[in-house]
Amino acid sequence: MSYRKLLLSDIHSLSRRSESVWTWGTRKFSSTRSNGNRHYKLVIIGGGSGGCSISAKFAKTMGSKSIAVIEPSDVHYYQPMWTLVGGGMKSLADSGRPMSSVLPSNIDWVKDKATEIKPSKQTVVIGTGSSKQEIQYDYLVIAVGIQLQYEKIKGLPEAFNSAGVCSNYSSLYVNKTLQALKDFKKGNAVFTFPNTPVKCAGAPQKILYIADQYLRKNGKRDNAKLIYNTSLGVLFGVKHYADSLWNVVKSRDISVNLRRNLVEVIAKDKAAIFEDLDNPGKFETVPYEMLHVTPPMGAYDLIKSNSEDIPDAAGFVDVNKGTLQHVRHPNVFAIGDCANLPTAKTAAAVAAENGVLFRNLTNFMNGKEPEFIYDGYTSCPLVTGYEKCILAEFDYNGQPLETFPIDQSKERRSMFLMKKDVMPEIYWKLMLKGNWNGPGTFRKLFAPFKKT
Ligand code: FAD
Ligand code: UQ1
Repeated sequence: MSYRKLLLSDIHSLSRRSESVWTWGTRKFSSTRSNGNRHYKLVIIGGGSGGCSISAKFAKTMGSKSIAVIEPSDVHYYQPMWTLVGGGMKSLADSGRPMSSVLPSNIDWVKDKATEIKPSKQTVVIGTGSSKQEIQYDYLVIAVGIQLQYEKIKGLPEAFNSAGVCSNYSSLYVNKTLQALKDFKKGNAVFTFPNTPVKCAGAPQKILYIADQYLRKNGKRDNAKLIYNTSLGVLFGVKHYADSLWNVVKSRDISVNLRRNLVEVIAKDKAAIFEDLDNPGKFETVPYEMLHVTPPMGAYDLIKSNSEDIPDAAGFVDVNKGTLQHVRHPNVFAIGDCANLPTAKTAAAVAAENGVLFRNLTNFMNGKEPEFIYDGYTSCPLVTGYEKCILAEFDYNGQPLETFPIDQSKERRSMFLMKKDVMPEIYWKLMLKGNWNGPGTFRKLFAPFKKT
């Protein structure tokens, strides 16, 4: 069997395992203190985009076995690919790799869930009840991502057991999206955006445009009404790209309703109930043939409730927006979706945060002050069909910060191919190995060719 096939069969058997079974990873702890606690110079919580890529950077510069990554999952998913999985352009297996294959080989993988952080004792607790254990750190990086909260919508997640209800946001439901498109006969195809922070704020509408193109290609578009109900008051947060997206919506005959929040799904009636956020208490029932749900999301309880002095008022890790250092605990840093950075939460943002965090924490370890500043760079490849994409890139101020010397607010095939074929290579081969800090270098190289 080829290595790739082995990996895929590995992923399939691993993903069938119960999520609630957490055991110690196969790699052993390196250092044990006399009090029985485990101690590492650097502990990283989370082995997703942020945890994996930052551990790879430090694994190159720190002594062998001085780093522990706490991560319960067997599989690491490249979530940005799920937009393409939902549209039938990639498979779910394409988007996953065994966790053991993406974490650096010279770190200890603690295959468990962090349940508490105690910065006053420089300790992370793993497990619960009698299996509770403590791991001590000199330095801590928090990279646990953002929690999906389907259960906050009445009728979910049960409605996922019925035909037509799908969501690209979870490995459990993403395959239902293509199925819903294949099964579509006649009626409303409804797409939602919740009234909470989200990861990849473009993804809820990428699948709307892909669905439009799918239904056109398959001769079903005349029987379909496409509805995008978003809790936001805008189609996209940055006007430069929102203007283009409004043109896409109008040219494709898509209905957009702003300030509409999904509150209930009644699967037996194929009905979705939305609240009008400008008229609280006013509800509208929308019948659906297909319903794509972007779930409410929020900070994990680990940060929000179970970590003394780590969260801000909203429950996200309270870090300095420039340095990524915790505002009260200088030996604690955060990266990615769990941090309270006022930028769009994306893997592209994580890439740019990586370089800043690595240099600042390295400085701090050497007794120097963190001095490198993250500018909020984030990027959202707004896929608008099977061959088209608007590549949004912007900073904390919502100012476009584009890499290429072309008008990126236009739908382009080149940007689609970059999203589909180039970005996964960059992710697996560069970013997760600690060698991708975002496209800043290319932006500088291309700057002389940019028309102002
Ligand atoms: P994650 O990658 O989610 O990793 C968090 C990790 O922490 C997970 O492995 C989890 O198991 C672990 N964890 C959670 N709780 C605990 C705990 N208590 N103890 C230990 N470990 C824990 N980004 C882009 O840049 N471009 C895109 O086109 C794009 N499209 C997207 C489309 C979709 C449908 C989705 C869902 C996301 C998309 N993103 C995109 C967003 C991107 O995937 C995330 O922003 C990115 O993965 C965030 O990285 P992270 O490390 O913060 O969190
Ligand atoms: C990016 O750096 C990145 O991180 C790996 C992504 O996540 C998947 C992206 O989607 C994008 C668009 C970028 C930005 C990269 C370039 C080359 C513009």
